[in-house]
Amino acid sequence: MKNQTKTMFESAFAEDTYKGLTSYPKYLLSKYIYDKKGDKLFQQIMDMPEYYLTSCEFNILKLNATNIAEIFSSDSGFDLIELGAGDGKKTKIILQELVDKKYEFDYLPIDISQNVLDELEHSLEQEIPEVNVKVQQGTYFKTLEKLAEYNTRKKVILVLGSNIGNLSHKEAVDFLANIAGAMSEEDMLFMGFDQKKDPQRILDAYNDPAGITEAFNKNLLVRINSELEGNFDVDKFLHWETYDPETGTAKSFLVSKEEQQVEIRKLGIKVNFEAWETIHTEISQKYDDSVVQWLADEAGLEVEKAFTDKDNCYKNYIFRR
Ligand code: AVI
Repeated sequence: MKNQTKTMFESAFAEDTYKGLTSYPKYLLSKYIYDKKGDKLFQQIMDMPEYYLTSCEFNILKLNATNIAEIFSSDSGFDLIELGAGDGKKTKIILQELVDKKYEFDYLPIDISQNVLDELEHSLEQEIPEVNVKVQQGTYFKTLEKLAEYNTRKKVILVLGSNIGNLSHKEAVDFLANIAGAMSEEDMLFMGFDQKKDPQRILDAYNDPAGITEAFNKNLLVRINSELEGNFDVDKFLHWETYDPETGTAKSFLVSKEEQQVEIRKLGIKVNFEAWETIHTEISQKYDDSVVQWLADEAGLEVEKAFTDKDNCYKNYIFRR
């Protein structure tokens, strides 16, 4: 019989929440912000004028589409594999260019959510029907490994939106090394990295006056309430953003406005908060060329090229093994 370790938790969300709220200082993992409501709030964030990342990357792709498509292309065709495809708004710029230039390729978006993939497939059918889409439902690395095993032609792996920024440097190296492990010599990784810039601009992007980012951050508490029978009063917490220009790390917190106790029935715990005690919820790392070079070195990748805008606000790098 298999030796199975039993955990007292009903899900990874329950276990991670228990760990985070019984630690000192308290923390929660940002990946759990993204349920249906979290996905919607993130869509709204991407449309906000303060959230410059979207328009910067959009403009870089638009301006360099021909060049990028040419670099991606291969005489024997290629697979364009996207990790975390979302609504594909930015990817469609590249897809349109590849179609216009009549390059031979398949588009393989990977996402954990079948719902996201269905919507993406549907919108592509309407907007760029020439694209041969093969959606891949699953986790990034398992799916990537499977694709690396069965697909023999060139792979171009796409990670847009500076999603890597939500990882610590150590996690980012592991993330890149995992991708590198699935790459062969002719393959490429095309990835977006938000850059260090005027600290005020960064703070404004993560602390909009309309309170969308606040709702996004607080969605962690809303999820704990609905899925783990918690009784957080979200109004008793403040959304707080910091940015350290030395390390390039933006951090999001929820700060308890008063001394309070919160019960989470499914975890069997009562969590005490001092007045002004923090829960750290997210990091959004900002980069420069030397940090990206260091991450690549650590992960066994080479930086081949970078595309940027006129203010160096954001960069899309091409890596090879
Ligand atoms: C998904 N990720 C790259 C976003 C970011 O910029 O860190 C998530 C986000 N958090 C607050 N606003 C947007």
